[in-house]
Amino acid sequence: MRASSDANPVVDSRIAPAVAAVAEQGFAIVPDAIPLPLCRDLIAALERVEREHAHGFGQTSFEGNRTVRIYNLLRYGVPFTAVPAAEPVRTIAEQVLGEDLLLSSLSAITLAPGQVAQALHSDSQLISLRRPHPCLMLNAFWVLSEFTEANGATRFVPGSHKNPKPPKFGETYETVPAAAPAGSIILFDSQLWHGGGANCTSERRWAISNYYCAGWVRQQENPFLSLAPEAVRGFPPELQDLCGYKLYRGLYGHVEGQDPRTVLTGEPGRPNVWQETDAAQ
Ligand SMILES: O=C(O)CCC(=O)C(=O)O
Repeated sequence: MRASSDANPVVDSRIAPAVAAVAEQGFAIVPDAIPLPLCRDLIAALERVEREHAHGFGQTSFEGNRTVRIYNLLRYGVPFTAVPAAEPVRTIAEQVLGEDLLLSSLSAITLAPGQVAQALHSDSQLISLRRPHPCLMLNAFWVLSEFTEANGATRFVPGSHKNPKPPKFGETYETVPAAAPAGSIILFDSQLWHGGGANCTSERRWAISNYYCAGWVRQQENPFLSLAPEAVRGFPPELQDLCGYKLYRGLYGHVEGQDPRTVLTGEPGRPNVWQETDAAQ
């Protein structure tokens, strides 16, 4: 586990129960994980980005015909760059996925009034591994405005991450809403059966999907093409690492034998496997 600048007993006491809950029921809700002023800043930034870039509703029922999805949020800089490495969630994710974890994607999912419930699915149903498998991808939903059953809180089938199959498309299953106050983070194993709820209120439901994967899993978004290298150079090192500007086990992700950080920043990289082997001879 990395040293956390927030390493105080209150924060640390949330980590082990959250890791255990993800393993046992497939999800965990961590309240008071995001300062409320940051929630407000993120909503204001999403409103601005949506307006300036003319982001509209999704084009498919899966994306949501009354849902605004904004992909690749790191492209828009601050305050979104504060999300992926924030504690205590980053440490929880590291304990579930391993310390080499990566950011798989960072996107906004804003449910407008009238959005109907999304089909239940499992985020790892495209992965051709026999289920259940160890958790390889973990979503950390940043709850920016309160999640209620009425405004479309994500719905879960508790324990379904242990099911050998994903849900059947269009079938009805018993679900529970992940009701949570603003400032909470909802973590769930990508194998868990889940879906966005229906927004039956007159307010929007604001959330950011901060999705991590194990260090050897392919990321859902491609940060090497979707983020300009000059922008990534300005990111804090831990965020560069999460984007994939690091080697996995000293080898995977190299650029002609070099650490991608060296290529990105010109700074010397960490030794790779070959250098360690050379040093041992
Ligand atoms: O918006 C939600 O609550 C869930 C969205 C979701 O699961 C997805 O799009 O994969």
